[in-house]
Amino acid sequence: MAIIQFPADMKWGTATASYQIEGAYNEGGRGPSIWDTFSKTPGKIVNGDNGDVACDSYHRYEEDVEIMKDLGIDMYRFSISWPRIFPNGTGEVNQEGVDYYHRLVDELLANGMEPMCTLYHWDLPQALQDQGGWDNRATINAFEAYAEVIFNEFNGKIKHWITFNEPWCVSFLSNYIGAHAPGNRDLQLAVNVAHHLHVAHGRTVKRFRELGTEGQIGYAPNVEWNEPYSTSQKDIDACRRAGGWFIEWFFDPVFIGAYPDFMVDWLEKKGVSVQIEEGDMEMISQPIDFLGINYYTGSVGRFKENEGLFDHERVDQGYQKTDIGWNVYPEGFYKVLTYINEKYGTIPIYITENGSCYNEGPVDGRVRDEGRIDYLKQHLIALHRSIEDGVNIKGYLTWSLLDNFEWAEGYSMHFGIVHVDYRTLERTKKDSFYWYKQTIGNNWFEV
Ligand code: JSK
Repeated sequence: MAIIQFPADMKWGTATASYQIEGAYNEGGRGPSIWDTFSKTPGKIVNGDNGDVACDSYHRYEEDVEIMKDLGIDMYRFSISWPRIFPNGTGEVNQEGVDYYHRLVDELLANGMEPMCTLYHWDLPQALQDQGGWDNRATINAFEAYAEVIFNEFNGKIKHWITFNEPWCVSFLSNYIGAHAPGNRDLQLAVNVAHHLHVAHGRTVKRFRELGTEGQIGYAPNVEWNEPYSTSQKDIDACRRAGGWFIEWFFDPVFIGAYPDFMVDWLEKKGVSVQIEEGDMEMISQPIDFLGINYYTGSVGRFKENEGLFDHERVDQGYQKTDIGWNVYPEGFYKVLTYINEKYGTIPIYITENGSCYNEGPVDGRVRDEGRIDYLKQHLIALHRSIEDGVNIKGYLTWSLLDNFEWAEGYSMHFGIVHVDYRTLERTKKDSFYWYKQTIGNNWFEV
């Protein structure tokens, strides 16, 4: 038996995103986003699902806040749907959209929870995609204008801000692999998008400071841990590239002000290069206040010639897998946090997402999701080890409060600590909800 005890000022929370939970896709003056378009394109989403209704949190946010109050969290991470604020991406502000988020934020504050707001969690206004989306630098201007409206509206209410969620997904997964909206398969395009996200991030941080907005701002890249299979230099290098795609490509510009040479050189061999304009790297590397880390999984891998983009293949080590097929790899969580801390310096870190997919539903009103409890325990042990080793962890927000629209997986994959019945929209707290509640309440758990 051991007690895993967290720092007294540790913030606990849950995370969600607008398109995944809100529904009300054609209400409140909301314009279409690229996810409306993509999810209605045949063959893109499992079972042809879409976010038209999702968890209906647009109408049920009071119930969801009540659930979180019962859970006892300090902080709720949600995202703002850009097309609720600017239905066409630019132009007139849609006040009804702004008002919805005021109601949500006021409800959180009235119930003693702090909002953490993500400005971009993937639902780009379709009107901007029609003009080239993130490939077009005009989208950077539009994003900055949208962010400015939100900063001015919510100054003093929202104290924690995130510019971009998972820029790797927005760029490479969505524009090179093609699995997410807008579904392109073009490496140069994906590199352009990643760079423009970086510039938009920097411009937004700068604007945040110029406006004198209260609070702290950061971004939330998703990371994986890639462990070499052997001590051979080829395996080490292959894993460095596979990991560098998530880490260095998205951290070096922000923290160092340059793209990593080992990745630039590799991508050059694939015929692509970053198109950097004068002043971009200075803009991108504005100091930020905290780092958000989204971590789910990792793997052991090795060199294999012509395999994928990086001559890298994964080796199945027989780790437990969640229902979405991802390795349960808590050691990678510890390693990635200590790696980032050593490489980029000790910056305040919020775990903005960590969680697991287990698909069991209610039986006689109870959801026995032992796998999720086990996943949470293992990852919180790893997190605790990283804190003991000097990583400056400020908070932990589990993904997700609710089962929700899991992008290309539709409603088939369940990450919630609360089950949602998609026909009745009834919420059922899972066993993991009660375990998390107890852990938050104590600020420790026993293993
Ligand atoms: C979960 C990553 C944000 C929040 C959650 C999906 C993801 C993903 C999902 C990679 C991926 C698919 C598929 C094929 C082959 C090459 C969300 N986080 N979430 N985060 N990331 N693979 N390379 N690694 O719903 O909205 O790849 O990839």
